[in-house]
Amino acid sequence: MNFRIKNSIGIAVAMVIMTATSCVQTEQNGGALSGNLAERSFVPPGEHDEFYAFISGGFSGQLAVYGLPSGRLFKVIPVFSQDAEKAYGYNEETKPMLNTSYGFVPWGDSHHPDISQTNGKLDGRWVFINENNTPRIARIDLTTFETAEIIEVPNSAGNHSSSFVTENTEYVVAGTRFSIPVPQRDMPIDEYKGNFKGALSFIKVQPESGEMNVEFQIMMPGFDYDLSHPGRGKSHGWFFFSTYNSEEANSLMEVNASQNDKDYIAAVNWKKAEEYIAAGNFETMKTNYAHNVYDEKTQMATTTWEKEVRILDPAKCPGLVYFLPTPKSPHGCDVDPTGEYIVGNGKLSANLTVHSFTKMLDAIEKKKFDGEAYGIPILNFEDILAGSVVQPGLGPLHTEFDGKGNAYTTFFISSEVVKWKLGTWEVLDRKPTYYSVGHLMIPGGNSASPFGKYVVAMNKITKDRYLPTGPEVCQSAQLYDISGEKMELILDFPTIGEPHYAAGIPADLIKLKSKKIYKLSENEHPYVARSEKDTKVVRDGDNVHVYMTMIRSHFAPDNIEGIKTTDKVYFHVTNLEQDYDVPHGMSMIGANTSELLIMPGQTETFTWEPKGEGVWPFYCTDFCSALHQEMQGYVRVSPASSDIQLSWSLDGE
Ligand code: RUQ
Ligand code: CUA
Repeated sequence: MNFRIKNSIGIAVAMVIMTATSCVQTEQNGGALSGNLAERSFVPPGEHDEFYAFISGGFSGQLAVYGLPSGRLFKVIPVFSQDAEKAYGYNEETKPMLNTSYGFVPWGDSHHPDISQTNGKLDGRWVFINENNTPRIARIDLTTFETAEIIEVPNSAGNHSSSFVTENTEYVVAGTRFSIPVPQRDMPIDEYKGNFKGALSFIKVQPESGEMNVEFQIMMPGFDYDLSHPGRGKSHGWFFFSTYNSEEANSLMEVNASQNDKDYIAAVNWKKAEEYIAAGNFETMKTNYAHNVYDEKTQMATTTWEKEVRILDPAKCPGLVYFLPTPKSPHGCDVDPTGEYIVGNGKLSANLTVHSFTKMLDAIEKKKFDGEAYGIPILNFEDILAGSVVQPGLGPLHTEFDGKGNAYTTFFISSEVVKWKLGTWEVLDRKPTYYSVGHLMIPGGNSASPFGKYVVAMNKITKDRYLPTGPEVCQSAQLYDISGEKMELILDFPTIGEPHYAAGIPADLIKLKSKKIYKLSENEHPYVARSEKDTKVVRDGDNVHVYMTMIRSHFAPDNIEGIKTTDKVYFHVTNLEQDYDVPHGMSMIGANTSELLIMPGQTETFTWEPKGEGVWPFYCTDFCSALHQEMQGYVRVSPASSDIQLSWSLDGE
């Protein structure tokens, strides 16, 4: 009997999915844009875009930097995955960035970038991004566009409801998507219910340096914590996390985690959490996780192993967490710019649910509870409801705001972006997406002051939008002009990996601060050579350290002799250039690592273990000058028994 009920729900779910697919296939291709709409995305050659867009790479593990409205790709910032192009995770300096308690992890799944804020406004200092698979959060410095720090999140699995910041970047959060045994232990999977836990981590950000530490974790019931957004304005001090699988199922989730009519949005009072921490009302748990920091002075990353984390038990901390009942497995959990409305996008729900923060506080005060779950009060749905957007579309996922009183929600199944009005809940406009949109992004959309000029839709399915490239096609983003009453599609552009969220910001808030070179005089790399006269080759047993420099268009030294087949050679290469946009590259035949791509004033290192006797060339990999092809050199490798002395030279000197 039970099986039949489940099965029929399964069929219903399957039908929804089938409808979605057939709807996608019969959808008309958007075709050519009418009139001069496309001109609105045109940025003439030599001119700059108005916005930066940081678009996550999903399974690429990286973060791509685009311009809006042109959709031009400027850079892929390596974050959680090794990148042979930039030597990230390959050179000795950045390898420690990818250390975790599971060892060196060369890949990650990056989802939700969010830009730092001051007083609820984007300040353009850092962009944070979460890693879903091996739970981590990275901080990228927006003066260098490089990953400056990665912190692992202990007691978590599937770090998905992350990495959103509070309005003064007090915290960046990380909520676990998969609940797990905490601490990890060997136990039967079907004892999940009541035994698995979901950690919500609050990672403190130092206001000046940006450095992160796991300040505390709230150990929640074993639901799936899917997305989150901070309160702001009147709701500053709270954080909201959507949940699904309040059923606590552990198998065939598409059916078994879709049973309850309502799941929850968890409202967390983090100011209250700070009080409990200050009062010592927490437990200290032993753990082990990596904290990796890149130091711009020494140009090296180091890993610190953190051993403890402070745990708050919501059942023992009254006032810390409340559950807001929210229909049908909500995904997105979005807070409007005023901080009053909390939108829950129930994936399987017909209507969009909007909670009122004011009503929530009132219901808490009057104790209008509708039971509790694991000691956490559940508020009464009707008492906190601000309103519903009635039947706006199928499969709502995410909502953003334009700062003019409108909200924009994506619908995966019906493939559209729908604009609706906060307060009256009426649908104002809808536009198709090509196809099956996931997230959307308005620059500043997660802040008190959005820049409501454009919305970018990030689509999960591309089909026929571009020239085919075999079975794998690029993912597709679409840009809509939302400055008028109706949304207007003005551009399609391809993206890297699978974008989840993105973060956009006016270019003026970043571009003037963008670093042009690293000053040689400030380079404190332990193996730096600040001029050609500082170059040398030093033997230390079987290790040979080459202190090398590069400048247009030669290496110093460029001839090295006395290396033996049994040696391990470390090339520490400093780029002496002090001009903007003059990197040099370096690679060595047979090296089992990537090239180096070294910015002016920087030192980077790679290792080379000669495989045989001979004279082996190296060269510059970045076309740097008219005599780039001449930028090359040789290493002579002799047998282990040879008595050839170590020597090095440039032009015989
Ligand atoms: S997810 S398509 Cu990783 Cu943010 Cu919603
Ligand atoms: Cu230096 Cu090419």
